[in-house]
Amino acid sequence: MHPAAPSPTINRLGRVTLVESPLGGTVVELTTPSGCAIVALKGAQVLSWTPTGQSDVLWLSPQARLDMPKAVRGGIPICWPWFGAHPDDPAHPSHGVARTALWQATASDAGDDVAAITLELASSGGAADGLHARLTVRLTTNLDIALTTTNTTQQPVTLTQALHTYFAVGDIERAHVEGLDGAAYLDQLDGLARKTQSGPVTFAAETDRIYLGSPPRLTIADGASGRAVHISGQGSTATVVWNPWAEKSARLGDLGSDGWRRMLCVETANAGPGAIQLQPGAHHTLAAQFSIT
Ligand code: TA6
Repeated sequence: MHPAAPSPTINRLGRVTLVESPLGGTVVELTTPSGCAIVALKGAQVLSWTPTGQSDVLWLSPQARLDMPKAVRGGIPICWPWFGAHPDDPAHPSHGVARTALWQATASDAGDDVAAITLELASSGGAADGLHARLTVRLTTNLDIALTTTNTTQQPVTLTQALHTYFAVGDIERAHVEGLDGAAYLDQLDGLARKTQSGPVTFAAETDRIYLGSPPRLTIADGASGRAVHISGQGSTATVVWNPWAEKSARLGDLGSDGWRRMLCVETANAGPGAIQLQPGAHHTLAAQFSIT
């Protein structure tokens, strides 16, 4: 009589693995029974989040490369330590220096249905001199991301930033954003005119808006797939909503033939009037939690 076979242990432990990506750079794979996420050392950029049994929640350019100087379009680019054009010097890159820099993986964590990585960027010299950034990405059944800035200079620093998340949608014309009804926004396509949102945000043309404030929870309802993505933010003072539509997408050139139809940026940010004044020695954390139903 064979001894009773031990019951198969279901390995619920998360895993954190460094691998070489076919996109031409080193990435961190976070794996748990609930899903998988991929974080590039370039830009500390989350490139993918695929809950088990689901398609990728994030959209990524078909031209994404980690071995080129150009910022990767898609996933969660880190716009830091400024959002949009540099406030003083147009020669500096749009959306800051973090997304094209090589970050260092400095800590990891794995446990029961959790896997996490921490990456750091110490900016010495250049336009971010004296600012230190730390990003933590934590995968459970949800995806949590937190960006902490420390001002190591002796002067106050004006910080603008965004978790510039590209969400995958089945068809932008059948998607909408709930949670911004009644919110004031600056229309980037109309000279930053101040307007008020009425009802859900729907899409029928290029859309580029900085909503003032950050509701406790936003939902992207993807009519084409029936999936909903929920976004909660902390430390955020603005929400940016962007879709380039066909004409701007053709000018940008890295969204594929009609990628603009399958992406929607809803960004957890400190932008526009929501800039942060960071005193010497102070920290600020911008964080977002993503979940699906
Ligand atoms: O977040 C919206 C936005 O500021 C748009 O104006 C557009 O420029 C987009 O970011 C993408 O910027 P990028 O530099 O990544 O092409």
